[in-house]
Amino acid sequence: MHLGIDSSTQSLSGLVINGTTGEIVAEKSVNFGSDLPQYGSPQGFLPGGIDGEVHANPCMWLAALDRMLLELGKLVDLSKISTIGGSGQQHGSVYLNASASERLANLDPHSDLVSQMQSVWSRGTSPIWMDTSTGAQCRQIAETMGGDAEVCARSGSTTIERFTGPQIRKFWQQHPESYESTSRIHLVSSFLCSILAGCHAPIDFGDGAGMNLMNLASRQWDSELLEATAPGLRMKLPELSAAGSVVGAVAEYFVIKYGFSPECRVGVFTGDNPASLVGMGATSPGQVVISLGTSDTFFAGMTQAFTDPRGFGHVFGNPGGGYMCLVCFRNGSLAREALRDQYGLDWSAFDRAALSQTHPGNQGNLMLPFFGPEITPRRDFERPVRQGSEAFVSGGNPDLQVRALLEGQFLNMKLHTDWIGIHVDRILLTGGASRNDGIAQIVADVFGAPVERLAIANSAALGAAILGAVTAGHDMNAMQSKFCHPAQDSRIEPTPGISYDAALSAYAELLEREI
Ligand code: XUL
Repeated sequence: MHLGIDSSTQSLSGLVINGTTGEIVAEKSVNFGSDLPQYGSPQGFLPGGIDGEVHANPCMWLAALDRMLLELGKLVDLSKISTIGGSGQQHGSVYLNASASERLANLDPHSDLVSQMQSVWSRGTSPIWMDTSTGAQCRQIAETMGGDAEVCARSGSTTIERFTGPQIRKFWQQHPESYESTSRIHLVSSFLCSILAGCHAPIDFGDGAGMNLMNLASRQWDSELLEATAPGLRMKLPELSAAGSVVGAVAEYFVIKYGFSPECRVGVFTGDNPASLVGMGATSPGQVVISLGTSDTFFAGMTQAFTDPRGFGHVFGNPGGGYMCLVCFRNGSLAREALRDQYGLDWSAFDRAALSQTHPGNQGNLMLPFFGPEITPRRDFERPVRQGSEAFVSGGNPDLQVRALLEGQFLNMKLHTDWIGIHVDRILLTGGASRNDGIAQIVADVFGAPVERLAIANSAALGAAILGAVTAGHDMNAMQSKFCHPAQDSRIEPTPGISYDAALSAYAELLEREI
């Protein structure tokens, strides 16, 4: 059996699979807000950060790991787990002093993780992916490197506020002594992997690419990017390695405390998005994952590492080999909910509007679907922009408004993912709004490809468990065909004879005019 651990923004989950029978054996999730209220982080981070700062307490992740394993051990015999794989929310970083190596190697099973790690932090809190406080550092790094195009060509992304490099630079500038006393900087993924393995674990090529520090082509730390970020950084970073490669045996702490076998091996962890790509069965190019959450994300496997010429998209290492792209859209459910509330609708009205009350192309009524600032494209929108009939532009006809919003969201997505240049064979739709057939139909029509929804909700934890199976020597594709099945009757075909080419051009023109 293989255990996958995913530490996401709001919870830490464990999922156990049997690689031979194709069975999901057990699942346990610890919610940071409701299960660990003592950390004062109802949504997984410390509230009240100023100037865009969003930090979390790394002790909370440790407490959640102890709690999850305790609970999981009641559901499944942990001595039967042969390998552990894992993933973590991307970009977040953990700062440890020189005593950490010794501490990791000697964790006492008669105590807990939080109290034993108390003296190892060189920075008490961890900036996470929601942090937008490093605009100045992004500009400085880009300038030193000769421009953002150069940073993007090397690292797969332009300098991005939430990425780890700019966060490290800010720490060095604001707290030089604490930076100096930091001997190792981990990502959330490599930190938890280090705890489980009892030694400093590597960062994988998937999560490592979300730092603005790794050279995509060589898969090594890029010495010029390191230098442009902070002094002496190379010495503070772990090695880079492939997700799922063996780090070592599980630490004795977990053997004695939770009954893991001393033979159990820990594999290199990855980021939650690369793990989701694995868990959705979408590592091979041609399959696209669209995740409809608070923000929407689009990610897909790529064979080559070309980067987004407009600088909105990111390229990461793909745990299945090669590369993957990821593009985030801030106005996802935020915008869908804003329109729903504005017109006093419910989600079934979205279904009706999209499936029976309106038609593809929306009779030329178009919307730039942004209710607040957007990152793809980057612009501080305040409200949507409408173009079309007088009644529509003045805000009338809720059905037309719903279709315009949804078509606008997916036209915007199509427009900003065309640089990937792949033929889309299949779209895997996930996240809260993916259950809505009306939304799924519009996705199928705009992209001209069938849409499927998977049976399992937690694709990152499943991906982590599949990576665990890979650590044990299983073939990733074989594991994906065993575990990544579409839910029954979930497939939606594109409507025959529909083309969105003209709508896409009209959308691009409207956007060009407004930006
Ligand atoms: C991706 C990103 C988020 C985090 C949290 O770039 O910032 O998706 O991985 O899940």
